[in-house]
Amino acid sequence: MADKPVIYVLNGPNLNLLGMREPEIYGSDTLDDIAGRLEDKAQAAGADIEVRQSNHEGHLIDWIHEAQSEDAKAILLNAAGFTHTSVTLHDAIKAVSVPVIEVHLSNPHAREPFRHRSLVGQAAHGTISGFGALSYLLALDAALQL
Ligand code: CA2
Repeated sequence: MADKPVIYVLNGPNLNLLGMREPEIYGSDTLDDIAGRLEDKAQAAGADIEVRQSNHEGHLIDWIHEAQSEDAKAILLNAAGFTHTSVTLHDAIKAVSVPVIEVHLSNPHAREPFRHRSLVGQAAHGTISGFGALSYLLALDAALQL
């Protein structure tokens, strides 16, 4: 039997603190809570997910390359603060053929001007933002339909 399709879910800096600080902006779910819900949804759809978090840009880049070499079907990427600054993440997304869906809990366009520019979004297949933890589940839906 063929292997199940795999979808990577990559999370950037400070998202390990989710649910512990600033719940008014990011909600009260932890990253583990979100991962559990994604796992259930992926399993029901016959897919596998690989959820990772790092505070280091290079790890995120290595995992984007790994997703390509592992023949992942999509990457959900919440690059957190790197979203707005990282040329190297932009380049990594451009360098792989795996579709990347940019995900945000908050709506960066409704926040400070420095969050309005997304270098990740300029390379991504699409973006889902502003729905809290639901953004990840909506992005998984999109990934499953790609
Ligand atoms: O809304 C999002 O998902 C963001 O990617 C979150 C980033 C922010 O820099 C982006 O503009 C939008 C910040 C993640 C910080 O995570 C925290 C979690 C709990 C407490 C404090 C920060």
